[in-house]
Amino acid sequence: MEKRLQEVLEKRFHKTLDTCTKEELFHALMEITKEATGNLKRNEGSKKLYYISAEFLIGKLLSNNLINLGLYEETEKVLKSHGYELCEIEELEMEPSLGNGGLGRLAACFLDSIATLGLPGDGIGLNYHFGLFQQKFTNHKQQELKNPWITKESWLNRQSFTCKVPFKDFTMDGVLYDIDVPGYDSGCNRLHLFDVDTIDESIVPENSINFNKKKVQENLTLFLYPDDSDDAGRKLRIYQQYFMVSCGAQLILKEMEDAGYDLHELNNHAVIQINDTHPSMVIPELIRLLTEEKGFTMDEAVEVVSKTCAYTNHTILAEALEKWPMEYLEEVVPNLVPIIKELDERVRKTVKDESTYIIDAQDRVHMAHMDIHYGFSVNGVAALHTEILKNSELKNFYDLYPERFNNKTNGITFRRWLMHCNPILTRYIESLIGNGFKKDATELEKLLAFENDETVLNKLEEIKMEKKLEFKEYMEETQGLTIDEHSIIDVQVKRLHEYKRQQMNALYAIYKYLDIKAGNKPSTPITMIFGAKAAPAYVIAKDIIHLILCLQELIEKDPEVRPYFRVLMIENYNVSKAAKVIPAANISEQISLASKEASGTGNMKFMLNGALTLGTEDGANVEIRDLVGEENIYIFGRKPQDVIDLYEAGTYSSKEIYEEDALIHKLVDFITGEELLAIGDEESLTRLHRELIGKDWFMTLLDTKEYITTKEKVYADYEDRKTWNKKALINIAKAGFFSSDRTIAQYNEDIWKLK
Ligand code: GLG
Repeated sequence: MEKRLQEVLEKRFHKTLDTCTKEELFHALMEITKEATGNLKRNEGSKKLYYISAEFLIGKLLSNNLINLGLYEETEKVLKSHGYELCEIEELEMEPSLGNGGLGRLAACFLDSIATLGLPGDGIGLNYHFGLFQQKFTNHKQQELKNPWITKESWLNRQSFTCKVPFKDFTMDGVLYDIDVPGYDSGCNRLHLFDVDTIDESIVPENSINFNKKKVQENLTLFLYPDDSDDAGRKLRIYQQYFMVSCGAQLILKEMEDAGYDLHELNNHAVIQINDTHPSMVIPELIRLLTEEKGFTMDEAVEVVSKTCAYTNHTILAEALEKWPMEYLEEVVPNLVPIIKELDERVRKTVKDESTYIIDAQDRVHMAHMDIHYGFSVNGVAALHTEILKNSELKNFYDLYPERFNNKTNGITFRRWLMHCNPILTRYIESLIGNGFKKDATELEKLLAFENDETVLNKLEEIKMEKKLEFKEYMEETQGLTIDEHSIIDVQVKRLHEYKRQQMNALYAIYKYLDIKAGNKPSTPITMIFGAKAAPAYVIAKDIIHLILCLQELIEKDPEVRPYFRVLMIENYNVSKAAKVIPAANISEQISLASKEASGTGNMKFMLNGALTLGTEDGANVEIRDLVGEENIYIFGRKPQDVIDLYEAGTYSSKEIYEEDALIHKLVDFITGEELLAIGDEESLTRLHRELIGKDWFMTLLDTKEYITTKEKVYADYEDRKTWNKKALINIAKAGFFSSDRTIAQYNEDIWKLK
């Protein structure tokens, strides 16, 4: 590594390891890493997976690629001997902004595991120039800025593949950029990101995310999830989706033909995993290409495509189950309309249950329905979620096709969420149980042998302290906030959404603030940390951020409370920031309304890094509990079935709770009390106050009291350091199940069947 680095630095910059700048070093490292990845053998086989997804939240790549290539430690040593830290060099890398939340990060973990298991499988997505958005806090509010992450030199490699995508009034030329995905001690796959050369970044002003939504040729791949609160925005999403799947489908067919396969046997050589409904149009698009260009009859095309496509459902929230008005499709992708109608007709001929039809009475196309009728597999992402799909959300489909339904509990790659983000913990685990866990995560269970070993438990606490100190330094540098490393670090980081109930955590913060004001000081100080982006058009979510930032301000300025209790919000929460805060956490907040969080994957990352979960009986929390046992997790709140029944009955009234419960009344009213109004925006706080009392669609007030009691117990338990550390050890030891290597092995075993 040293020799190669010197060569590259000399050749490119006429510098040496001792004279170069950090930027030059970063570029040299990127070049060497790309070269090493390029030299890996491609994972191959007679059948290949295509994982199509609107999001791939891959995070920074330098360190992770070095880890997977087995070059990390050597590089670290070489840099150290010349006075550099690899972690400072990695700060210079821009984080790709190609995703939003769990769905996108899952796709990234999957790419890592697919490559690691040596399976031939590529990702297909879009190359959004400004990504999601960059979040800034101004006047205690979220402000959205464009996030240009693509630098002149990057991990993207332009390919020669091009294709034409036919829209109604014009055709767009797809171009392809690839990012290599090296497996850990294995071969390499690719992430294919499609783009257009006519994109004009200058149509978006500085410090903004606004642009003319109608200029599709100039804006198509500017942003992930363009604002869909108006017609033009919704149509733009369809343009994006169709562009992604058409380019993808053309690439797949070309690869199949290049390999000499008969397209009538497509399903023997390709499997397409549809990640949520954004890529669902790949089904009619493949059928279109096969019938229009490859001489297939409709029957032949429908049959082979149905045997090739599989669908993953990631949510039961109605807003995310896309239903596109036929009118929009006619305007954007008229080529697909007759095919979608034909697919719907075929369902109508054989199926009685109208609720499963693709086109509904209001002439809307249900993308998930198309996936289920014309795919061979439907999976949920955690045991509970899959049961809810089978028994309620998709029951009518389950009755039709029970054999298609299966569960694949999500996972995370331990390369990024342990080895990279917590090298000291990794080394310590290795010193105790050897390094087998790096390839077989279930070997972490060997740690259980140390559950009563005080030396080990103390060492775990020391490691946590070191990670707190690193996080403290980072927050000081980036946001000027000084965290008390001796405090309990209690973290809720995830997308901002009412169902995730950050607002309930904020109500707790109000409770604690008032309690301390009343003279009840906690024995150990508490730092509550939030990190979340709210969708730009999601008003209430932004109001919740406003509330949290106002609470932060109130407490920061209050010398009576601040030494004991603080509320801090991480700005622009992203993958890199997750890697900093998660290892420092003592408590992992997973407090969604039971039944609403399909899985969660943050919960797994926290557990793996020794934080204890405070959560509801929801998503993968249930499986975490089953693995670690009741005594090593804090579960509270209404049960999933009760919640489902409550919705069904329609009897939930937050107003009643607010009126009958004095404590809740007081906490909710604090939102519009004089303390916060002196800091924040009356309109925003009043709106949130009104929403909580008048709607509270995700039943915050239902669980607030139990949440407060449970959280108090968690903090009290923290005082018994030995027992706490033992619980942390058990959590780490049991986290092996949540390796995405396990998840991918199961996808392959049950769905993909790659060799
Ligand atoms: C979803 C869900 C999460 C899930 C993730 C990955 O909300 O619960 O963990 O996908 O399956 N839309 C999402 O982020």
